[in-house]
Amino acid sequence: MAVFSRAFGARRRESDPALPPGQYLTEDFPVLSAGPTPRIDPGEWRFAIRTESGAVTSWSWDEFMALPIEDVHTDIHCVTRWSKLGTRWRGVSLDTLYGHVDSDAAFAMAHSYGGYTTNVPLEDLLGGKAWVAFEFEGEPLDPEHGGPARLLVPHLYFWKSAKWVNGLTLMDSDEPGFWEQNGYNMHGDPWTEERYW
Ligand SMILES: Nc1nc2c(c(=O)[nH]1)N[C@H]1C(S)=C(S)[C@@H](COP(=O)(O)O)O[C@H]1N2
Ligand SMILES: [Mo]
Repeated sequence: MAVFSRAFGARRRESDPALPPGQYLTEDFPVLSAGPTPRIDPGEWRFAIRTESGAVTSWSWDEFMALPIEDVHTDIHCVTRWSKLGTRWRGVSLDTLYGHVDSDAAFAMAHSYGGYTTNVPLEDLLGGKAWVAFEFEGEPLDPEHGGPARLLVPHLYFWKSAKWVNGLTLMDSDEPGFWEQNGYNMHGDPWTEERYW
């Protein structure tokens, strides 16, 4: 009986409509970092948006926490083929941050403490699609997972969700970030398997 219900569970999960093609479900939260984990004290943390004209708007941790905070319940998908369903985050919407800047740029480069970069079109950051997240499952975000704060762009492969994010540079034309220069796709939609070049 137990064996039968496990097999049934496995079949149901493989065909879960929330699972993009070529992905499998995981219950753990794997850590994937290209370098060492930077330790950033919230007292030193800043987040800055630089527009295409060079204007900079930035927030300290306390200023950031005074912005409207949203609860996000979402699935996440890594290009290495694991997906995690129904994760819970808290963060500030990119729409909120964007409301403080004056820009017509179509693309953004996200920058992180430690030097990681990743490019994302503005249309994938705005409209309730992306956040700067600082809580995961009700706890402050672990340093390994990008704490104190990371970008969260859950409808794209998870390499676009820059850990230890400290800013965005808005750009008129698209430029490749770290993994994009090393063979990953400029966009990264898991539903159409935009994995590599
Ligand atoms: N700063 C930074 N952000 C990063 C990475 C990284 O190496 N450095 N790796 C990316 C990749 S490839 C993935 S799959 C996810 C992994 O996030 P996790 O370690 O929280 O699972 O972070 C992304 N963001
Ligand atoms: Mo990844």
